[in-house]
Amino acid sequence: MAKQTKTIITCAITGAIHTPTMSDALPYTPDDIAQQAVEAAEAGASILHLHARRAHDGGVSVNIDDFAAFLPRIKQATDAVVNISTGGSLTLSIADRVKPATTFSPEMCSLNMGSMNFSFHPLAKRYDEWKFDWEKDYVESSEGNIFRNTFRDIREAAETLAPHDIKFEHECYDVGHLYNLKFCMDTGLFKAPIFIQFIFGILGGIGPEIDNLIFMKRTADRLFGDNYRWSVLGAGGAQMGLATAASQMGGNIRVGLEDSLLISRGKLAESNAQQVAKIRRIVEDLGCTVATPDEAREILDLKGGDKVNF
Ligand code: KMH
Ligand code: ZN
Repeated sequence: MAKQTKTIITCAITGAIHTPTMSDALPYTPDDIAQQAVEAAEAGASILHLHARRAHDGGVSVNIDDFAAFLPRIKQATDAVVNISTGGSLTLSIADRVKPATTFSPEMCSLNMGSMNFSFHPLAKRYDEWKFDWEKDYVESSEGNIFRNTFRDIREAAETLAPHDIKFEHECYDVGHLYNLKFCMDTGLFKAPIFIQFIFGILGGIGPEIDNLIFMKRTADRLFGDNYRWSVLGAGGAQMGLATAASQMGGNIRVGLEDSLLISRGKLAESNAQQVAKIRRIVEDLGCTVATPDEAREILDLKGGDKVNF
């Protein structure tokens, strides 16, 4: 594949893993999600990957109203590409999870490419007190999570979303997910260029080692040739190192408090924008040029910010 000349930074603003106790910086009210998203875009993120949260206690949400409370504000204040998660709950059905994307018809949405254990229960041991009642049980019970994304789920999500011309961020947590994606692509579900997010360091997925990044990339090259674009997300302390490595391999990168609460070893980030600014500084120092939102639209062949429904 020809080396991409611009580096797309995605920022994943709040997610569904971390809870308010874990960091005061984690946004969960619509005001804070909107403000941090706008600031992340100003810092250099051209794609904003968004989940919703309950405004009163930070619980994860796939409710339309919770998205409606921040999406228009983000659109008004930035030109960044909006990417809505369809993985916003680790326990709800795919039908519930795709509703925000079918309702708001963003330029992009996530699509998780396989069923898996998906756990963050070891985090529970770090906290004696919790800000909200739901948090402890939510984190501990992830030990029993099966994040369900069967072939039928994937097909139904793709078919439901097809009329919206949304580009998927294909979330691949392990090498088998690339083969799942290849199978689905061969059945005609997805249009090239597909966009793969290689994910490292989720408990239940492949570990955050550079060897694994090279292995995933080489496998994707073999399976998809010129028909794919790619990005890397390292969970927790692996975030900045793997993003830096990906940038040097010609890939795109994802940061944000969804994936890591840290700005450096043992130190909490103050905001999403702080992580974006840091990775931008690193990759620019190393010779990369960060893509604008319109350049990201061109690289990923997106439908355009005027064709969304919010
Ligand atoms: N939380 C990330 C590891 C989704 O939103 O669909 C993966 C993710 C999934 O972003
Ligand atoms: Zn997400």
